[in-house]
Amino acid sequence: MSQQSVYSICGMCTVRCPIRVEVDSRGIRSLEGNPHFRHLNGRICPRGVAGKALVEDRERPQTPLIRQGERGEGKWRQASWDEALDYVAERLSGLMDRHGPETLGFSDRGGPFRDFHRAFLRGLGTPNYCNHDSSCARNVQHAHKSLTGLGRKDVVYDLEKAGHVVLQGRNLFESIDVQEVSALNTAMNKGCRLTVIDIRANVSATKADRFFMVRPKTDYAFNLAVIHELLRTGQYDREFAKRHIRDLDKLMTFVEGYSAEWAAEETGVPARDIRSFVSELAAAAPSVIWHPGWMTARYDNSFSICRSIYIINALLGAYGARGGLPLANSPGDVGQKGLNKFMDLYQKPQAKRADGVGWRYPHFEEGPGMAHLMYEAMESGEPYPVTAYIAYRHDPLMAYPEPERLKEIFSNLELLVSVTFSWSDTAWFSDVVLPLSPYLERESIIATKSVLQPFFFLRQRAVEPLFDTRADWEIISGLAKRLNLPELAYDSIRDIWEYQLEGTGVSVEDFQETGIVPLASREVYKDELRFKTPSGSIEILSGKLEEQGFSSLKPYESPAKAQSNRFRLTFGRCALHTQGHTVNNTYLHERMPENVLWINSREAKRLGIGDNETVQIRSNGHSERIRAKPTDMIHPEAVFMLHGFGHTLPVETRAYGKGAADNKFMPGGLRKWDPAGGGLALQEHYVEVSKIA
Ligand SMILES: Nc1nc2c(c(=O)[nH]1)N[C@H]1C(S)=C(S)[C@@H](COP(=O)(O)OP(=O)(O)OC[C@H]3O[C@@H](n4cnc5c(=O)[nH]c(N)nc54)[C@H](O)[C@@H]3O)O[C@H]1N2
Ligand SMILES: Nc1nc2c(c(=O)[nH]1)N[C@H]1C(S)=C(S)[C@@H](COP(=O)(O)OP(=O)(O)OC[C@H]3O[C@@H](n4cnc5c(=O)[nH]c(N)nc54)[C@H](O)[C@@H]3O)O[C@H]1N2
Ligand code: SF4
Ligand SMILES: [Mo]
Repeated sequence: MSQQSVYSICGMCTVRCPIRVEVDSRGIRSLEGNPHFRHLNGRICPRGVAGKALVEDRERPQTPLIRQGERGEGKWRQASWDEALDYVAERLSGLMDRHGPETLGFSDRGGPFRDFHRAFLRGLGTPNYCNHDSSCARNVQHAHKSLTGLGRKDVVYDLEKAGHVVLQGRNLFESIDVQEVSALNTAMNKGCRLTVIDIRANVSATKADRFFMVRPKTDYAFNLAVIHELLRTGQYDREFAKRHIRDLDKLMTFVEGYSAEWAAEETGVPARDIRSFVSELAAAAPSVIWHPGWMTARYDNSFSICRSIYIINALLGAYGARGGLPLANSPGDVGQKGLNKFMDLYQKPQAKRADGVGWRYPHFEEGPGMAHLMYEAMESGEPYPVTAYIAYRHDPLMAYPEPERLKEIFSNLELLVSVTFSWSDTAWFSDVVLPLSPYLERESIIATKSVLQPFFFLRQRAVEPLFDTRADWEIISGLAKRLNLPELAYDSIRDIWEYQLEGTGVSVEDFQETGIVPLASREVYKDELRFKTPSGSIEILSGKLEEQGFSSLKPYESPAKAQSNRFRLTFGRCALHTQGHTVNNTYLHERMPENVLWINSREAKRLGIGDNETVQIRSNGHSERIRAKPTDMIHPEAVFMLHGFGHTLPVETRAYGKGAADNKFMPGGLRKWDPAGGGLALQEHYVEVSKIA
């Protein structure tokens, strides 16, 4: 039986590692990281390996489905693709005729494969594209923009060459990007130091040289003390500060009262430890990376925490440095032409955004909007009615708080469509499910990775779809044909790729050999640092923030103590699952079928809770059961659980009823968000934990 190698892109999470798939006539034989991609060198994570189980999973939507019963009742009629696409297109045109094209809202999960569907939205004339990011990285993105004018991905974490890496609320060894994990391992083998600041000892902490367990929500105090110490002792990079930082004097005055002794009271970390840590960090500068965080939708001061992190990186001179935060290169930066964009085929829609971004909230970046504020607009009908919604690789009923309230909001929609390869609460609540082929069964448009050595990458189909599912481009083209957008009506992915590549000097064949096409012969470090603020410097005081009435240097507020028997609910990831959408995967489910509740041993003892005992967690009338994991390795004020469990859909027989869902314990959560950074404050919630009587 002849075996063939197919270069493709993993789709088990949003990192999208280049992979090599071995296939023969029986299907997928093996999956590995693309061996030609130096940063992976064949490596892949456990979820990546589980791609085969995803393909073979019979518990995923297998044909287009149109709702028969009430929303959420689970009564479906199987439909052909023509029927389902006709249905969506007809309903959509009717609504757009009646209310204007802006009546269509859309959300996805961000990432590099968006150009085609964002062009589709532009072509239709709606500005209401949102991604998931108000529940993920908006605070860190806006923090970086406010200080430097750059997006968070305009700088690279040069982990491989770093001398000291600080992870604060960033669990790099479990919340995985394979390339980052291998780069940090390489650096640590060469002597790089690792400091972890967390509310619990996660896997990253077990590998750290220093681990600081801080009181939850006191990171800002810790960081202000670090800034204070750097400035007080003159251990900051004076040369860098003189050239690139504006209003340093204002920062100096601001941090005067925030000494290490003061922070010790707040955080629980002794002042002498903060001091010696700062000296160690300064000694490794500028090859230091204080990771600004990934999932930063946690607190109503997360935006200020992110800003303080970037300020520390700047004070250490890490911007532009090897082993620090060098600038990323776009194709243009290395003298190459970028891909042709489908979005450029259409004008930007005229209507203002339903979520208020760009007009009510001028300090937020327009592109990805704010999904939670779009839901608010759906509810209020202001500034205009949003009556149709396409959730495209997005499950807001699990990824946002208050699912019951969201269901009420979605109940008023005239049309709710889900495009997904697995069941999700949102798909189950939809009018139409358009089943996507899993990544190993579909192609994607070509994408660009702007890093030190930028490259184009391409996802090829490794095997043909097992069921009646389609690729993204087939679904969007199918709708484009029916909605009078001939520019997007393609019958072949090759034509799409050729359109994207025209004039770049790269051909589709160039991807055959190794799967990726590098645009420079080596990693390129830019000599010149240019920030995109009005002054061209890192601006400690941001005009945009101040104009909106926000303080660039927000005074610290000590978090209130929880009432007795109540704990702050914290959450995160593990290496074996991606959010909620792998919990039903046979391979991964077998290895981790449910989540457990981390609770400090002393607190557990006080409540009479034993190891592995099933307990009840309760908040605002909602309660669920979960097994307890008493441990000294978590701060006594918090409990922790993995996100993504507690599935309730009968179609997912493996995941059904196992563990608990964190997002159901966040009453009023859709209205709790940081008005300066825009991110939701998902950890401003408390739960009661008790023995089951
Ligand atoms: N309470 C709480 N809320 C959270 C979090 C938390 O930890 N706790 N985490 C937050 C974070 S960091 C994030 S990023 C969000 C994630 O939120 P989501 O993006 O909603 O989560 P996912 O489970 O990754 O993906 C949602 C759905 O998209 C489908 N899907 C996955 N990949 C693809 C694809 O390539 N194409 C298409 N069309 N569909 C796909 C899956 O079937 C899944 O049902 O949740 C956020 N919300
Ligand atoms: N395996 C795997 N990898 C993933 C994902 C996945 O689902 N699975 N998801 C991807 C996505 S979408 C994202 S956004 C990233 C998330 O990547 P990370 O942000 O690194 O991951 P999390 O596990 O959400 O949270 C990191 C840590 O924050 C800690 N923490 C909670 N509260 C506080 C606090 O007040 N202070 C401090 N200092 N720490 C605190 C938690 O204990 C946890 O260890 O991971 C990505 N990678
Ligand atoms: S980190 Fe793992 S799951 Fe995510 S893309 Fe890479 S191999 Fe796939
Ligand atoms: Mo995320």
